[in-house]
Amino acid sequence: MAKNDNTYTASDIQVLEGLEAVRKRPGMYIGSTGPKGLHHLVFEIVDNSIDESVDGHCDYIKVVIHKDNSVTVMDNGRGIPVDIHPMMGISALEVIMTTLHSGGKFSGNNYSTSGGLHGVGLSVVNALSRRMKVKVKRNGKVYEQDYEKGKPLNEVHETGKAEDTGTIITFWPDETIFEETVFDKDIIMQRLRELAFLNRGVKIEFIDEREGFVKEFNYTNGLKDFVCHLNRNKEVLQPDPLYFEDKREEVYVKVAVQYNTGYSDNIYSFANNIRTEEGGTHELGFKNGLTRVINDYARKNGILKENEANLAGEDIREGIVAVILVLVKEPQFEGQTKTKLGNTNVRTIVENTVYENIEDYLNQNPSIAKRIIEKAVSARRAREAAKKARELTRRKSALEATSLPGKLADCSNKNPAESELFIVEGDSAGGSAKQGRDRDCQAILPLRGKILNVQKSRLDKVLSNEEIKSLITAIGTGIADDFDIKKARYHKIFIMTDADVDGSHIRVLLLTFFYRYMRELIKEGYIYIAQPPLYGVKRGNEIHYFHSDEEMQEFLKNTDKKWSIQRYKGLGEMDPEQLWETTMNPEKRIVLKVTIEDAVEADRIFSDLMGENVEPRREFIQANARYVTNLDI
Ligand code: 0RA
Repeated sequence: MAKNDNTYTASDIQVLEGLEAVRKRPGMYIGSTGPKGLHHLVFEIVDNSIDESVDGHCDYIKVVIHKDNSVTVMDNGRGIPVDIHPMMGISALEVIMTTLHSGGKFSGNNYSTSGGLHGVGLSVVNALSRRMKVKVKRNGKVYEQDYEKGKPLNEVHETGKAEDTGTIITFWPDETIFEETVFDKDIIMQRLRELAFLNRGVKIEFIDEREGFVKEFNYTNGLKDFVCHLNRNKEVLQPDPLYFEDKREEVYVKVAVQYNTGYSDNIYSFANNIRTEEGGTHELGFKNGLTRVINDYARKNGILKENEANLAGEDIREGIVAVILVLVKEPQFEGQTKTKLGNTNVRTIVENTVYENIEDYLNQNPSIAKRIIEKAVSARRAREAAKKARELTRRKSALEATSLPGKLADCSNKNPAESELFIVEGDSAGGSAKQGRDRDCQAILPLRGKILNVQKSRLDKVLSNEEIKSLITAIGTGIADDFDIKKARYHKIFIMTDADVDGSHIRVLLLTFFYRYMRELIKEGYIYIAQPPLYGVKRGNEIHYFHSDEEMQEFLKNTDKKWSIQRYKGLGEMDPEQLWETTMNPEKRIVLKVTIEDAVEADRIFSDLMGENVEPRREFIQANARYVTNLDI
């Protein structure tokens, strides 16, 4: 249909209004303007390249962080189309770059990442970038266009000849939109590695020019490599992971499973390459299918006797590491963070494919089948013992003061919303904290030495540990199935440890414990990390405290006086007043609220630390000591 001038103007205005809306409410499109939103920009572009690879048009992607914190994503796909778009009368490239929700629609890719948190489109990245530049290699030519805050600075123009095809996109995030525009290499690397596992055969090269860092991800065995990576420090029950892929009613199912000798279950599910943190129908289908097939196999082969009850799902999943990937045509993402797959037909499809394929696997690998089932049987035994132990530790009444642990110095205020608990490493620091605190609203619980190695122990053992028992009773909520956040005796719980390797180890351990057994406390924002200073700089009666070397150097630079510098290696080196002034006084202290992402990361670090191989441990603690002092707020 011919266009008249009116419609052309109207569509132009619509385009501008669209991207203005993105700049006005960036959070609605990318979740936040914090680090997460910033990194989302990179992933948005990479997802587009990955979509090209799902169709088989692309097998190489390169991501570069430049010195000026701009990022380039390059791929050898078909190149974004540049021909004139029939509806809009302008180049398709310009439409894709400047119109909301237009990216995926032209790709004709049925299993694209669009629809979730991802897939908001390249135009959103463009709108939130101070500058952006796209180069397309297509039809033997190179085409380019530049933009500023989403608006084209020139027309799509030819700049040379090309022998191959592909897309090269560079963007400079807008400093007036984002709280911070410095990219974190680890966050980007983690996602690129994940994408390389999920899309076997795609080579992803990552370069951080700021520090001359280069890394390549290329996994020929895909999900199998993924579970092996997750189990890299563990002792495994199957040297070669179980793997299958299947397709029903246009739903692709890919599953890899490898059991380890540990006690936790780690199921990572993805839909169209998007991590489904909150699970959903594919995860449910997997769990149901696995529970059914293991029980049926165990009965058929006489491992479970007729008078014995079925094994519970949680027993069967003890020590499991599984990755589930489904590709769905119109994925529905639900839940609080839109990371829960909702498509109802997916549940039965995954359940049936899991049942049939794992049944074959068990029949072909009877000795592995036996090992997995024996592990589940002993998990059931432990679970029953844990239930008994739990009943013992369960608090009879939330206010029953006599049941509180002896080492807890409780506060006098009984209103949880006004009460704080400090979990302090070591008795000597505990003593200082008890003297220095505000008795009305601050309680102190000293923990001696390292608390139990939670990962290696089953729930029953964790619960019989004295330090853990004190912690559970002090907090008052109970744990796991018995957990009740309404019974929390404090709404702020601080982990206060030394600024050394042992301190960071204990911190990771406590975070892991909270993550595994009291997750709601983290989700509700009750858990904090106290930040004692690293240095005290003194002259006469004057003293200044600093949390980093840089901070202190900055201060010293501007003085000509003689100062004596003290480096605090442990909390014990501070007297009660100092501890109060620097770390506990609500008016002056710096604290970090722990997010669920922090806890997931701690849990991962913890698994690495506590893996069966002791060797990487020390190294790992040292490498990650930085992480624990840099937790995001
Ligand atoms: C729209 C349509 C087609 C490809 C793309 C977009 C595309 C987008 C990006 C973003 C980064 N790399 C990309 N590669 C391709 C299909 C083109 C065709 O049918 O030839």
